[in-house]
Amino acid sequence: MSLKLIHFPQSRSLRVLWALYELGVDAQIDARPFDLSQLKTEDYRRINPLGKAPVFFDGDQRLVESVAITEYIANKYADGRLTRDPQDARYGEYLQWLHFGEAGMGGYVNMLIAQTALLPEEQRSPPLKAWAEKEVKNCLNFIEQHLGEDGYILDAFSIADISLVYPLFLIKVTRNGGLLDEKTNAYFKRATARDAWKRACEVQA
Ligand SMILES: N[C@@H](CCC(=O)N[C@@H](CS)C(=O)NCC(=O)O)C(=O)O
Repeated sequence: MSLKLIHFPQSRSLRVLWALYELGVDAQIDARPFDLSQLKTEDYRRINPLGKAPVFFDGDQRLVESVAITEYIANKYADGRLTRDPQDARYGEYLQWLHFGEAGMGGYVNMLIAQTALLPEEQRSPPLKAWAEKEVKNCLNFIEQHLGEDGYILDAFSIADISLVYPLFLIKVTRNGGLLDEKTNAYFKRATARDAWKRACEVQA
């Protein structure tokens, strides 16, 4: 097996690195500065035609969707650890949360951070910011309704948590953390107290 992750600190490749460490799967880590202009160069587009992070290689096979990569690694190289079997009573919920972290909320979170952090002030739009904030709050309420006072989104930690915690991290790191309620903050704190998360955050370019 020859696994390689091109990792940009703080980007969605953090999900993949976190999963690798949680699962104890070895991969070569090629850490690069998270410089948006570098992602758009011809050289980089030869690696990832989308010009985005992450990129993961399994031999000649290239994968570029962060949540799909975590699922691939868990199922192919870790006997399905941190996933749920289709026979598991919570399989449907597991799939829903696994995908919700990116497909359900990623777009709204991206819009919010564009409107509050990424775009220069003069390009920001107050109505778009308000819309993104409303949609992000809607997603956060949905998560909150399903969280208990302790534990994770299901009854045990899974890669669905890896998927969900990353957008929470983005919301916080862009100073929109005030949108998280107490329960979701506690969930974030619990998940990011895990050794594998801490190790993943320590990897710098
Ligand atoms: N759905 C993709 C999204 C990839 C994505 O948007 N990555 C961000 C980094 S977190 C990126 O590369 N942004 C740079 C850009 O869009 O120019 C995934 O989860 O892997």
